[in-house]
Amino acid sequence: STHANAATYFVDRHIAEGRGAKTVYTEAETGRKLSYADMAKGAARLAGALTRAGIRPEERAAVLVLDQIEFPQIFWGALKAGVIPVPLNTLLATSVYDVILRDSRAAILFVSAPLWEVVAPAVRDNPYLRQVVVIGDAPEGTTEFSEFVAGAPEQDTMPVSSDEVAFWLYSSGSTGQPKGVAHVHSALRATADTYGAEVLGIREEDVVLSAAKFFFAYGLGNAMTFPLSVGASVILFTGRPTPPGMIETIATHKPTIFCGVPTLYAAMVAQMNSDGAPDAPLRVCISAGEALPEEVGKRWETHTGVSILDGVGSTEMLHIFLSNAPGDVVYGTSGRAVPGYALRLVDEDGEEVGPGGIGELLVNGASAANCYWNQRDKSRSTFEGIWTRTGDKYEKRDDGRLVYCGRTDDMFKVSGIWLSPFEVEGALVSHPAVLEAAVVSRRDEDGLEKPQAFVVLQAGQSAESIRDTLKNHVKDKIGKWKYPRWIEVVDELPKTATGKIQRFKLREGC
Ligand code: 3SK
Repeated sequence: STHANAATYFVDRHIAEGRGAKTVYTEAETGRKLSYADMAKGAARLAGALTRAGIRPEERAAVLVLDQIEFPQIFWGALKAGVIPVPLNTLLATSVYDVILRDSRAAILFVSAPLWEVVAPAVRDNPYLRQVVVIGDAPEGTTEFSEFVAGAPEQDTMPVSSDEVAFWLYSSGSTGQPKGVAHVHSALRATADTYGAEVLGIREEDVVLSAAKFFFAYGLGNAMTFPLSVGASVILFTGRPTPPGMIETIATHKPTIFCGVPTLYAAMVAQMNSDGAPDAPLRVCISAGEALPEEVGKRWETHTGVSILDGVGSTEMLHIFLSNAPGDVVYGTSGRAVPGYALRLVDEDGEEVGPGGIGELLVNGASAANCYWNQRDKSRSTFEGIWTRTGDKYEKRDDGRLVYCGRTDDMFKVSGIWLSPFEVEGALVSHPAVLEAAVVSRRDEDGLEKPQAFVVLQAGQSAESIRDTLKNHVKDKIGKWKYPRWIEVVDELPKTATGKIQRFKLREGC
């Protein structure tokens, strides 16, 4: 029925519920606002414009758009028309856009003007794109956004079944080519009803600020489906989320929910050490992308008085399925299964791992993706019936909480014992001189694997004589054999656009 189209629940219903005049989105930098009624009208007109332009249901619309008020209109407009929006990471290189545009066979591209230059060479050679719509000044051969929608009829939401594919997201993975992850209409509602309602406890009066952008599954839930599921409001930060930018936006726009990633929290804490915390009515702060170091969570809580709920999600599961819960936070752990999800830890033989053991995490929940587009082998080895493999290793504590131990391929054995790079990183970061750390395995002169650390120091710290200090600190903190035998001081760590440390690059000596 029509009602299974996610746009009915997340967009259309707000008018009937009398929320039309309420502001849903405010751009922090420009002050531009979008009301619930304008979002619904804009999406309906966008759907009409897609149909008028000859874009048919199930064709893909690439969405290379910054976090600005056009994004929700494009996303929901595409869903209304049955067209598949494919939000793209705005930080990629031309060659990757070329791969994605070909792989998805997008028929139309929406692009924010500041991003045009980097995608333009990929557009020129692309055989599938029939139209390019630019938000902002439109170069020759492209259409300006307002011109694209001008005079288009407001189109009704297309009836679909809940099992139909609604949108794709490309997963960067830690290595290899991007993979198109196909999500169905019901997956959006599934994440809002589980994590959004049960962990965030989001409500109509909330104001959300998410440092994670819409193109990232984490940001899409935080700033789109969760607030829209209850009629809340969102502050959009269009630029790069720097610590000063975030702190100022929190002070000015007074969010009640803040969604960050560990690197950003660490840098914001460092700034608050000198400038103090912003005055805001924050009630929940959440973190994902990689495990939150215990020290960062504790320091944030000291500054703001609000704890950070560290959680774990994936593009394949659409949002967070394992998390700490309000009033039940244990820093250094990822918490327990989000209500509505089932988790298993399995060893290399697929056998269930008990308390104290380490195994790969498998997850079962209604928000799981269907498959990777055109990648049969990878789809079959990731989506195993009701279980989705995460590729992450966890230890199950006696109290049932899970502790992150690294990617299945980041773990290594030292003196015959599994070592989690994450544990050593946590110990390094707990030293006041260290801002960030990454640990990989390196072979010593005997060919045996030992930990090697790359550290970014806090501002004002000198690299002189820090190595021995840190080695001793790790020995004292987590055990003699776990200390990094080599420590390199670096200016920054290689990361994915979403903030995950790319340890494989450090292993390659990048
Ligand atoms: O990396 C995560 O933890 C995450 C969380 C929510 C949605 C998507 C991802 C990758």
